[in-house]
Amino acid sequence: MELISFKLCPFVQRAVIVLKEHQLDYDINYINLADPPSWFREISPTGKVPLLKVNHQVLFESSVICEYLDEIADNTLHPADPLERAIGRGWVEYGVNCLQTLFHLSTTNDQQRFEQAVASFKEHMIKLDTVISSGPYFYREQFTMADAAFAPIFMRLALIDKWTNLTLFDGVPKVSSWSSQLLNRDSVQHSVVEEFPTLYRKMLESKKGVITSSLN
Ligand SMILES: N[C@@H](CCC(=O)N[C@@H](CS)C(=O)NCC(=O)O)C(=O)O
Repeated sequence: MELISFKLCPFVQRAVIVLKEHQLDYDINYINLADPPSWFREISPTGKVPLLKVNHQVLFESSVICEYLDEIADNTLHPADPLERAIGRGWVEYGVNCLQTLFHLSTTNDQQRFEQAVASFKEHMIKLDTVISSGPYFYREQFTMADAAFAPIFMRLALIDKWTNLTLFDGVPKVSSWSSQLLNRDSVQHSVVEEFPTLYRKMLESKKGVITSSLN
C-alpha cells in the first residue's frame, strides 16, 4: 500500500495513525500540494490528499481509507458496542469541524473573524470536555478511531498553545489530559515528519494571519 501524502495534512496524519496502530506495512509518498505532480491530478478525484493506492486501485477520503484499514486489520479500532461505535463516528465528524475552525483561526487576517474562530474553537473544546471519558482515551482504556481523529488536532493545538497566549486548553481539564495522553502515544508521535513543528510554524507565518503577530 502507498499513502499519497502532504507533510502538514491532518487528514493524512489520521490515516498514518491508523496504519501504525494496526502495524500495517505501507510506503508513504509526500507531494507538494502547492504544485502537485500531474500523475496526482490524474488519480485524485478531488485533488486532495490522502490517497491510498492498493494494488491498482486508489482510495480517497481519509474516513474511507481509515475504515478500509480497520477492515483489513486483525483487530478493530472501533468499540465493540454498535451504539458506542456510532457515537464515536459522530465525534469523528465533529473533529472535522474542529479542524476547520482551527484552520480558520490559524490563517484568517480579519481580526473579528479571528476572534469568532477562537471563541468557536473554545466552545468546541468545552463541548468535548463534557462528553469524553475520564481517560486516558475517548472511550476509557481503548484507543479508538475517535482518538486517531483528534490526535492531529491536539498536535497542532499544543504547538499553538506553546507559541501564543490564546489559552485554548483553559477550562477543559479532561480535553487537556486526553491531549497529553494522545501526544505521548507512539503511533501519534511517529505520525508526522520530524520537522513537523518547524514546517507548521512556517505555514502559520506564511499565511500572515492575525495569529502570525502573536507567535512568540
Ligand atoms: N475530506 C478530505 C479532506 C482532505 C483535505 O482537505 N486535504 C487537504 C490537505 S490537508 C488537501 O489535499 N487540499 C488540497 C486542495 O484542496 O487542493 C479527507 O478527509 O480526506
